[in-house]
Amino acid sequence: MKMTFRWYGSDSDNITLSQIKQIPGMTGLMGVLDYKAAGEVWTEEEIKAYMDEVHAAGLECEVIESVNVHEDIKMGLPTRDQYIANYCTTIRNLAKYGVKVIVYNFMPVFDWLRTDLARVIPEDGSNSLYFDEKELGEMTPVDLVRNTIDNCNGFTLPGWEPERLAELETTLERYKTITPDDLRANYKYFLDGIIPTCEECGVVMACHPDDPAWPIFGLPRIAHSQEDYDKIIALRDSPCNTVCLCTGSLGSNPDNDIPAIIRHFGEMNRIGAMHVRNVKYLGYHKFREAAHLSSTGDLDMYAIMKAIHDTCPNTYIRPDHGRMIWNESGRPGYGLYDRALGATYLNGLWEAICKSSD
Ligand code: DNO
Ligand code: MN
Repeated sequence: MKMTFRWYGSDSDNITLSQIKQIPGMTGLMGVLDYKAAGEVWTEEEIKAYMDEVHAAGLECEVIESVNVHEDIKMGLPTRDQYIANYCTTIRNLAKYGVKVIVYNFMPVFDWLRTDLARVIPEDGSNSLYFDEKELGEMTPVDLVRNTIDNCNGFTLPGWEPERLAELETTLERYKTITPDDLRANYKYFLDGIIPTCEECGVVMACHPDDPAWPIFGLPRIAHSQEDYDKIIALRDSPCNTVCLCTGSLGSNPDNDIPAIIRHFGEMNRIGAMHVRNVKYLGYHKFREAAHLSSTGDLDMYAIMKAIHDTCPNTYIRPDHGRMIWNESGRPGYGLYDRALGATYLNGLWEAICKSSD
């Protein structure tokens, strides 16, 4: 297992590489160029600049996240071919700089969705990302996105780039005629277009689950259960077509048995990377994010790490969203302290599991 950390680059992250380097056991990053719009080529110069900084700090960057898939690809528009060609160029460019895994998602319009980005946790006064479907009430998707952008403390969150807001209504309208099967067919077209390039360059694609793990606003969503992922894997049979098992995203639906899902795809060698975090159920379609420790949420983090150990011990993992603690402010969900505590806790579980299985 390689422990990594998400870093948005020196221009848009308030956390520094030297802080990340000081987290015990941190080997590298799951990097992201968050200023890139979906569909744009990530140029060699841009990648090199990011990698040079990371390597100078003594960290690796073998995983890149959120090379976002253009909506025209998901909607199956004729313009998709150009965006697929751009995606292939990005894959090649990333491979030249040592990238081995690309984490992406195939969620229409939205990346993750929350109704509150800083819900105070009464037990300890910290705050975390929160979702309650009832709070959506009369809110339209546009209201929700505006609300999210306004409450992000000036940071952009993945998938919420302001330039996408302008086209949001048209895009939502277009999705009304797209069924989950249509979306899967468009997904297959995308995989058929990019997987040969991945195989040639030795890059693995890892699909992040829908978050929350159920359909929202009537949009088709096809990546929120083991069954969904089985279908995605079947769309293109290649070791380069894998999943990024995000325990908190999939775990937002208590019907998903996370350790069992890890074992299922781990045994098939189809886990390209993992996000490991905990979640606390508060009711039907209602949850908040918790500290990583098992006892503070509803996921069994020991069983999760044990499943990784037993079926995909060489995978890349990172702590995912954490709480905001110790008066830290910054990008919601991506503070330094709670994610560092999370990494340390997961490393502790890992050491215990390894030593007790010798
Ligand atoms: C949520 C996050 C996501 C993820 C992207 C990948 O749990 O991990 O923002 O990075 O969906 O495309
Ligand atoms: Mn995640």
